[in-house]
Amino acid sequence: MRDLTAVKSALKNHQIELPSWAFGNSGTRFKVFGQPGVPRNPYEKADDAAQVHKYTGVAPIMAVHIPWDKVDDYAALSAHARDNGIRIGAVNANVFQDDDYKLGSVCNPDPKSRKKALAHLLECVDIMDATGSRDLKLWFADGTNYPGQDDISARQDRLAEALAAVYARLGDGQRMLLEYKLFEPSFYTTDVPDWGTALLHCQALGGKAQVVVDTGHHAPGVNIEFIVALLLKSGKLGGFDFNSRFYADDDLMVGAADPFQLFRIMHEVVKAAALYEGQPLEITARSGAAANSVDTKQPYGAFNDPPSSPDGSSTQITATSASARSAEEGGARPGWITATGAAARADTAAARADTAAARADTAAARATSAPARAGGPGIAFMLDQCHNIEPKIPAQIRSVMNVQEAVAKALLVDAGALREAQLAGDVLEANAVLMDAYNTDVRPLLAELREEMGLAPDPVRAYLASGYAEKIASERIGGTAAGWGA
Ligand code: RM4
Ligand code: MN
Repeated sequence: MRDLTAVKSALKNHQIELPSWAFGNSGTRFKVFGQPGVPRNPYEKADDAAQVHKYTGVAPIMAVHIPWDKVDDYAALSAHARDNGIRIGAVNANVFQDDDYKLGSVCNPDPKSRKKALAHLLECVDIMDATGSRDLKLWFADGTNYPGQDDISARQDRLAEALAAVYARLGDGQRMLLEYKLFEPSFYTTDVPDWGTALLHCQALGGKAQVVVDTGHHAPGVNIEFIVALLLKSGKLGGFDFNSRFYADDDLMVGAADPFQLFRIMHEVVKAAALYEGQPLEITARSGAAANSVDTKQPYGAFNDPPSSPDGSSTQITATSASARSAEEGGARPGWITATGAAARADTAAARADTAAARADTAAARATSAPARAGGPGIAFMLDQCHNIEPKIPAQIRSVMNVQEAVAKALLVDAGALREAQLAGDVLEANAVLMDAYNTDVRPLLAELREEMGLAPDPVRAYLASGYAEKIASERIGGTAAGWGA
């Protein structure tokens, strides 16, 4: 798209969510290096997050992590955030820092631990009610270290049971975002290790359950934009946890290790018109002569209707399964999970009948997912990072700018020319069109955008000149500095 006014308007509408924990002290397992002026409570974290928004203009949301951000009055925290121009975003559950969770939380073989974990997840939904949060973000540290340690399949059943209970508790306009991670802290199995597992659970649950892609949670070399494209097609991409990594889950600043990857991811998002809720379709980077002649098919994004293909094949990927419907209706366990048990084996005929019914019933399935789309808002573009050695507020500002640069470049892709080259099988030209956008220096455009928004063109410099860092360093004396995991 070459229409710079439309590019700038899209950039103004695209919002980035900040993690409260990025403002607290953090470190590796070897050392936590404290920083002066670190917030002592969630209110002060919100003050710091508000600074990031103040200088970037596109980060008005702060995610919280419970119990790290436990307060007596969540409505008061929410009001404090609002008074500072931001709002509370995703509520992140923490079922990984308690002795009871040594063998897992919702997948633990001990029902007592599972019960405790579930109670925490439900408490997080109570908190969402108080803060007005849309998203419950679930990441489970559950897994095993040794072959034979526990039953892989039984752990999936336990997970499904807990997720169904939480799902049933979600109110209107609330979503459950399930995050996967390849390994760590467990080293043999992880109970939600990949997007396939997360997607199966989310599909079984229904429209309010979606997958979170944390960019640091894959094996080296994994093509993350492919995953993003597929999740977008299936209407199941709920959000991102952005960060960057060189080796494993490094949680470095997004765009620091691989800005090209970030661009490729955002290219998929822009194409799917999923940059923000209500992103106009023109913004799917359509320009040039080819735009009108080559392929005018409506792009399909997370909350757009899937295209209907003549053979009906595309409906399969969007259709929530029959078991999901029955889970929504009566809490029955998802078919793909029950099918593992002995009871399920005895019941193959019924299962087969079920599948046939599901296939015959795609229209109904579509109708089921429609309200989810209607109630389901857009993708959450969250950061999930730690700043162990660099100052935290400017690091968050830099991260927001890095995301913005990737988005701007993705918006600059000449989609018409790209499609034309693709359809003509012109490999080199198609690649060149994409690379042209990536190689554009978008910093002047972003500086101009900020000035239009009444902001300083260089947010980091403006923050550093503001004296805020010195102010918090002198004021935040006493109390306990907040810390990752503290
Ligand atoms: C996990 C995961 C979660 C985050 C925690 C702190 O690895 O990425 O999103 O809440 O770390
Ligand atoms: Mn994460």
